[in-house]
Formats: sequence, C-alpha cells, structure tokens
Amino acid sequence: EWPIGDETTWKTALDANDVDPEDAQGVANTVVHHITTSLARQAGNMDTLAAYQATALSVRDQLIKRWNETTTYHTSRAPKRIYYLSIEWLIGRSLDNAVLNLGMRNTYEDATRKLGFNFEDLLNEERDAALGNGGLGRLAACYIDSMATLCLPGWGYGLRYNYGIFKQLLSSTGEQLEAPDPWLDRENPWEIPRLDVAYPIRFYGHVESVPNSDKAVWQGGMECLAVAYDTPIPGYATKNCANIRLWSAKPVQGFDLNSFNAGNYEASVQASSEVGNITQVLYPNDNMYAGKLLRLQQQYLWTSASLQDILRRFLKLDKPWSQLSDFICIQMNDTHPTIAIAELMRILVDEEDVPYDQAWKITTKVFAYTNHTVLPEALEKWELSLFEKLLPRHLQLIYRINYEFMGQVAKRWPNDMDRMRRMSIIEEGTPKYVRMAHLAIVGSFKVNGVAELHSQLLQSTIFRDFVEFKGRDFFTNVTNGITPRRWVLQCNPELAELVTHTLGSDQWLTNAQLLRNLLPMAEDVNFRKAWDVIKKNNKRRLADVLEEELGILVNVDSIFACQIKRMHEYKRQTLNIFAIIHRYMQIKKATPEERKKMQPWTFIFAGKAAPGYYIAKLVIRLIVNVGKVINNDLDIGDLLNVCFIPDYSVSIAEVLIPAADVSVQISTAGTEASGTSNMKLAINGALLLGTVDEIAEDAGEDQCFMFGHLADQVQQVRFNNSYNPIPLDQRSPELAEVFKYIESGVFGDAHIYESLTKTVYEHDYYLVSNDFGSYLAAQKLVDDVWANRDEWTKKAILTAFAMGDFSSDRSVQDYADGIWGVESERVPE
Ligand code: KOT
Repeated sequence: EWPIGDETTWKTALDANDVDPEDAQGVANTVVHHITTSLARQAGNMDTLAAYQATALSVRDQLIKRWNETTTYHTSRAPKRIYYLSIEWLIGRSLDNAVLNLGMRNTYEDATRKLGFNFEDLLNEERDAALGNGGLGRLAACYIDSMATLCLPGWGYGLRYNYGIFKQLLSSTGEQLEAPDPWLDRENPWEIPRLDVAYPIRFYGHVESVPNSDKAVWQGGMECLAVAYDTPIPGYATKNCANIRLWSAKPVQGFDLNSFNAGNYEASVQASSEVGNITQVLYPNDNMYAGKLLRLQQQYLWTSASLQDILRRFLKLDKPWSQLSDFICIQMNDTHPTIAIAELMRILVDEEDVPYDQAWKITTKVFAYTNHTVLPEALEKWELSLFEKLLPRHLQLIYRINYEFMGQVAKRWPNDMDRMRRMSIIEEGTPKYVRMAHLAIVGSFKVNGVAELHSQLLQSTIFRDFVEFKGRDFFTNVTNGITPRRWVLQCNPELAELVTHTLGSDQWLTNAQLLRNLLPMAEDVNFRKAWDVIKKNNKRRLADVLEEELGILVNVDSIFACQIKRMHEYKRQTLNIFAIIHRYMQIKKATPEERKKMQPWTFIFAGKAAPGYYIAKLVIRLIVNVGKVINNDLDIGDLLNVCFIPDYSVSIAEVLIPAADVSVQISTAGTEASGTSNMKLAINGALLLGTVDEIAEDAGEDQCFMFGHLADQVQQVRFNNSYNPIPLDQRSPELAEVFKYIESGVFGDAHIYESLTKTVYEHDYYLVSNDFGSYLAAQKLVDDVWANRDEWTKKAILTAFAMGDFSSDRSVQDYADGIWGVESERVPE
C-alpha cells in the first residue's frame, strides 16, 4: 500500500527515474540536464570546471540510487553490521574511481568527448578530499572500498573537517610553509547533507549521582549538534554501495537566547564560535600525540554521534541489549575513538537503565581495536584534569572500569604492585594521565597489529603484560592491504590492460591472487617488452610533471627511486639524502671512464612534515638545497637528479607510483608498523630497497635489496650509541665525510643543519650511522642489476605479481572472518 498520494503517479515516476543511462548519449543527456538545471548554466557558457561539476553530479545520481538500494536491502535483511571508526579518511579524488567501479569509464569518456571536453582535463578539476595525514587515513579509504566490493554491510564514521591536511609550499630557501586547504569552497558533489540526522553532544558540565544505583545524571555545560554528511562509496562489479558518514559540529541554536535577551549580542554568538571550531581542521600530526582539548572534543563529538546513530539503527530491530553484539561490531582505527567505550557504558547505564555489570558484558563484546604504531611519542594519554573538565561522567566510568580491572589483576598476581602500576588505565604521577591504549584493550574483545612483525613486537613489548593477562588468542594480526582498483586500475591503466589481456579476464581486480598466474610471464620476452614500454610511458608522464612544476629536467633512462611518505625521523629520509650526497661526491671524484660505468639515478622525495616538527622540516630544507646544487651542476651530466615534490597528496601519488623503479623503505627496523606505499609501489613494479620487511617474504628475498640492522639488534646498538659511543669517523667513515662536506657550506650556511648532524654524532637514536655503509652497499647492488635490464624487468614482474596478498580485499576479508563475524550481503541484480 502507498502511504500517501496516488499510487499510479508514484509508480510511473519511480519507473521513469529507474532508467540508467546505458550509452554515451544517455550519459550526455544526464550531464546536460545538470548543466542547465543544477548549475543553471547555458550550453554556450561552459568551462572545464563546470563540465567536471555536471559530470560529477551525473555520477552522483548513479551512486545515490545504489546507496538507496543497498540501504533498503540491508534493512530488510537485518544482518550483523560492521562500523569502522576512523578520525582520518584520506580519500583523494572520487570521479575516476567512481566511474571505474561503476564500469562506466568508457561511456563517460565518450559522452564528455562528444560534449567537447577531454575527460582527463575534467578529472584534474577535482580537489582531493584530504581528511587524513598518511597511511592510517588512506588505509581507512582502501578498506571502505573493499567493504563495498565485498558487499559487507558496513559503514565508516569520521569527521567532516572544513580544512583537510594543509597545503605544503616551499620558500625560496627550501623551508616548508603551510597554507590552509579549504576543500569545500567549491561545494562537494560527493556528499549528501543529512541536516535531519543530527544528535545532541554535551561537553563540560557536572555530574549528579543517583542514590542506590550505578546511574548518574550529567548536565549543564555546553551542548551542540553533530550533523551527518554521507559519502557513498561504490563497490567494484557490484551494485553494493557503502557509506562514510562524516559529522559536522553545529550550534544548537544560532545564538544563546539568554544572552541575546539580556542585550549582550557578542556573548550570544560566542558559544556558537567554540562549537564551530570543533570540526574546523584536521590535526596535522602523524605518529605524534599532541594532547589538545580541541582534539578531545573532536574525538568525543565523532564517537558519541556515531554511537547514537548506530544504536538508533539497532533499536529499530526491537532486540534486547543482550543481543547488541549479534548485530553490531565496532572497529576502532587506533585509539582515537576509544572514548566510545566509556560513552557506550554511559548510554547503557545512565540512559537505558542497564545495570553496570551487564552493560560491561555487552560493551566488551562490541569493540575491537587496531594498533598502528609502537612509537612511544604517538601513544595517546590524556591529562586527567583536562579529561575531567570536558567529560566528567566518562572519567567516573573509567575509574570504575579501572577499579574492576585492577581487582582482577590483583587477584591473579597478588601484591605485584609494579604490574598493577604498569597495566593501570590511569598513569599515576604528576600530572596523572588516562592511557587510551589500555582502555582500548580492556574494553575490546580483540586487538590486532597491522603486519606480522608489528603484531609480534606489540605482544613482546608495549602490550606484553596484557598478553599474559588476556591470553595469546586475544591478540592477532591482520596484515594491511591496498585497493587494486585505485592503485592499479585507476593509476596505471596500461598495466591493468596488459594484465587483463594476458589473463583473459578482469577477475584479478576482485581476486588479486590471480596475479600469481602471471609470474611465469617474467620469462616471456614479448611480455617484458610490453612491460618496459608501459613503465617508460609512466616515467615520461612523471618527467613532464617534474619539468612543468619544478623546472627540473630528468633523465627518463635513469633509476627512478621514490621515497614518498610523511617526513619523520624514524622513516630516515636523512639516510637517503646523506647517501645522495655521498653519491654526488663519488661522481665528482670520478674520471670520465669511471663515470661511464656509473648508473644514472633520479631520487624523488615527497611528504609533509608536521608544522611543529622542527627536525623533520630541516630535512626537507636539506633535500631541497642538495637538489638545487646537484640539479644545477652541469659537470655531472644526467647521472644524478634530486627532486622534492611539494604538497604530496593522493592524486600526486597516483602519478608517482606507476613511474617508480625503486621503492625506498628505509625506516629503522621495527619502527614502521606496516607501511602501505611499499605495497602500492611493489604492485606497480618497483623493486624494494629497504630494511627487513614482510613484503620481502612474499616478493621473495631475491627480488629485493635488503640492508641494515634487524629489529632485534636495534636496542643493543642504540644503547651502545648512547653509552659506549664510537666516534662517527669510525662508526661510518663515509658518513663522516658527507658531514664534513655539508659543514663546508656547499648546501648553504653550514650551521643551518647543525641540529640534524648533531643527533647522529651524539645519540643516533635511529641508527643512521650504523646502517649507512650497508645502505650504500645495497645501492651498489641496485646499480649492478640495473646494468642488466632484462634481469631488472624480470625482478619487477616477479615483485608485482606476488602482491596478491596485499590487496585490501584480503585484509578486510580477514577482519570479517577473524574479528567482525559479518558476512557478504550482495544486492540482487
Ligand atoms: C598515530 C597518531 C596520529 C595519527 C596517525 C598515527 C599513526 C599512523 N599511527 N600509525 N600510523 C601508520 O598507520 C599505517 C596504517 O596501518 C601504517 O602502515 C604505518 O606504518 C603507520 O605509521
């Protein structure tokens, strides 16, 4: 039955809207419709931006239909759902990805060509959605693509920052400057505002206990609203469409009526400005904890709104709370959403009248926690006084959770005060802190690391006590992955075409293990020729960008070695730039005959430094200034170039990655939890030059160039560097020589880089000097293989086609089977 209106009119209208454009003319019709209506433009008054916008709106219509069908289908099926909570979503552009996943790339290209536009030009009009810093945010984006493709009933939740990661500019002296990224200025066609989906969020205030009960009443303080914006995420070769729901903070009223009535207009708008700040900007720190009140406000607004939304959906099922974990699972992307554990307890106990013990049983069956780093400076711990001021009720609940937990520890290990101190959720001292990782572990049913070695290290170091307490099965590993749709099909269409053609089908795009069937092609001369042509085309495309954007002319026959990632001491961009200086010195010393035997290299760097990270910014400055000297030195010909590409982004990565010959992954062993650019580079045929990595096992050690101390040696070497130091010229004579060269002022005033060289001379915490000789030796091996190009191409092919395991489809399926307990729910055709 129809709830309202005339049934025939409704049905006819619904049918009329149900026709999908099938050919180029059909698509062109929808694009022109948006030109004349949504954009209110005339056909004669078009530019590429308008053409992009109309095209995006046409694609958006397709996505919304699928979104609706998926929602309707999943509602009718009522399956267990997975919710992925991530404070970062590093999506990049959406148009190309969407038309590829819809299987309509060619149709859209034809249609826009017929309308007089070049599709590539339209794609370049789109701004990146850069709501993330690096690997953690991009992982969330790859996972939602896989969840959609695997037809899992799942949504992502995050924050709709008005400003994404800052735009990175370089000053004339090579210093990083930061400019805002107002990505929403031109309206975002990929989002659907849901102004009707809004939840109240409270901050500050006070708590009154309810006598003879576990309950309390939290009131007063500041109230605001979290408003939903949805981004549909289409799966590949399926009608299923997932969703990322992002929250935006909004004042409850435009202004405070009380102050307004009192005639204080300024105060009346002030409360709304504190609220407006909350979702203003993404914190630009990667692998670094800052401890700012505004960040805790972000975390709470996002998790509280997400929980309210999730529970509202659950309540519609009319099931008892005891069945909550049969219908929902919440995956926490690092500790950033951990306050959700206390928030669920608050909702159950204070608002839903569930007794404390029962609420705790329910809560601890719902959450799972992924750890992404072992770096101590990244571990979240909130100053207790700040926490208490903003979230007084949550702190009470955390005390209770910790009290019960400490009781259990004391029962198992009586009088082991040191163990209790180590494991407590509260860090005692002045000041006191709330340790979010401990709360996340205590409140979850499963905890995982993101790579084999990382998960092992977690269990033997920072979470060791918890392994003893919870047992081995509580901790697990889920190795990270990347989506082959964006990171091969979209960014390297020629390679995708070669693979599809050779395999005879495009099924590798949803079953990446099929790539293994191509391993024997390494021995096929014609295949290798086709491979080399594609790599060269991709290198030319990048060389054009380098010439246009940076004015640097590079040798496309040189080894393109890419180190593209956040600037961080543990990632050791220093090791790379010091080795480049060493190579430059060798070339300068060499005779013409010796130079003829040398292999040409182009080193490419890209990555942002956190605005407050002095040392990381200094490394950028050194790279840029070394580049200036080397790139302008006519004497060395085209044996060496150094490029720093500013403002690294997902869309720049899509050009860089297919062009790389060498993937530079040289963090101090054991410090990089997983890395994911390594996977993208490998699947596009770059050979791995790096410290020991689990990718090496899959690609085969023969294909990789490995060097440096191993994770289990690092502690000892570090200790020696600090307490039994050997002078640098004995630890590494080559590095000592490089430092003397820097100190001679070739790359600008020597004192600029003093704090950089000083850390190596003194503590060398990251083992730059200890690994330097071995890094040079590994580069020498690269030189040797490059000299035999057939061998090189074979290795590249063997590397790329062994990467099936690193598809995010495999990762997400592992989560679904091993942690979430959710199953595929494919929308019928
Ligand atoms: C920590 C705090 C704030 C912002 C980001 C982090 C963070 C990022 N912690 N780990 N990561 C990276 O996560 C990637 C995805 O798992 C890993 O591949 C990478 O090794 C981590 O550094």
